[in-house]
Amino acid sequence: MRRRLVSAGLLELADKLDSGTRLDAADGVALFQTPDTLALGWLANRERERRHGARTYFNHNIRIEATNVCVASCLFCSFARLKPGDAGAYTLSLEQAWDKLRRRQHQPLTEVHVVNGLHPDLPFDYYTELLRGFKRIRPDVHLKCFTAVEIAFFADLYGMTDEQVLRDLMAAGLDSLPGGGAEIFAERVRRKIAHDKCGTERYLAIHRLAHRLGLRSNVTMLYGHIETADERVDHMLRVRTLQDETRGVQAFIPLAFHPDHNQMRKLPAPTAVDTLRVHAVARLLLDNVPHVKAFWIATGVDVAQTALWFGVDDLDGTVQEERIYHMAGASTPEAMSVDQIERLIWAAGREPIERDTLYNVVRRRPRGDAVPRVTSVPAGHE
Ligand code: V47
Repeated sequence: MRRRLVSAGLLELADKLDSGTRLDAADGVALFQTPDTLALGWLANRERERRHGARTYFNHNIRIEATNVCVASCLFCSFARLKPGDAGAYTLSLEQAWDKLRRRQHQPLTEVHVVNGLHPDLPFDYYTELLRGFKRIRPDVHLKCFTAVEIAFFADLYGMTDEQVLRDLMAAGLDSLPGGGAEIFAERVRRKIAHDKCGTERYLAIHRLAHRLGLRSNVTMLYGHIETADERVDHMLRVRTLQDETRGVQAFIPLAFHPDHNQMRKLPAPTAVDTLRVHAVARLLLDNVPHVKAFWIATGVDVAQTALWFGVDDLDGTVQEERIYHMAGASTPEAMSVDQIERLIWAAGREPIERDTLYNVVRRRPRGDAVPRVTSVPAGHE
């Protein structure tokens, strides 16, 4: 492997990783520049296995998008409708939203993940009642709801501080923040693709605040559009800096851009190789973030499965009723069963572990047939 790392231009970087020296921005860019995707994957896989062995996490969750009415005009978005009444605009009544959970009473769900548009007319009570109703129906379920962008929007719309918004939502049942809305932190790109929503500093400040209040969160990165390698690295390093401070980020989730039906539709979607590389670089740069997630809805199931050898240790979950990606042309299924997810993880030579949102183990099921669990060569024996 040493010879391979030399020809990939990655030997020095591998030595840094071995000696526990932190990678810097130039290393991150070098990782994106190496032509040798497999050498990059090998390094990322080594870090993944150091942390998690063959263990691969997923959860039994449901996605609820209560409204797609959104005052923001992000160029990449195919989901949002500017005003109530616009073609395709919808806002669920509280009963309709609760019903989505009620109808799944029989499912051993552990998480409800809510992401909405930025609706200009709903009262704040709509959101607190939404959470209270979910908890009434399933007191045990974890509510991972509202991106930092939504929190900032609520604060501005209802004349509250970010902290008040978070505290009120927590009192109503909020358990953690999802990672959406991060897009790309670099000002050049954010100004172009997401100019009229919460900026980078506020996004990070809201995560910092949430961590201080005892919540965990995820952070995403939308890639494969107009961002450069430097800007991807910059994004990841800002997450690493936040995490040095708070330790509240559970998972980093690169999100592959889907170009259908939005204002950036002329751009091609990122390739499978690019997707594998982004996840691998994230694993290597984000030395303080426990999990790197491949959101299979966005990457495609086959690429998510392959990514389990490129630094990824988490596949999100069953999802169910996802809209944001399917309105942007995703051809993935809208849901997978626990059995399907477990089967695809085993088929990749990894060990599936059903987790809850906070990564407590819910279920570990031994494999029925004879294919062995695989880890690659242990660190230090290569
Ligand atoms: O913020 C919107 C992205 C995000 C498109 O925290 C698009 O566990 C690609 O954040 N192409 C919402 N991406 C989804 C999200 C998420 C997903 C999975 C897990 C978690 C988690 C969070 O979806 C948005 C935006 O970045 N998005 N439109 C599009 N056309």
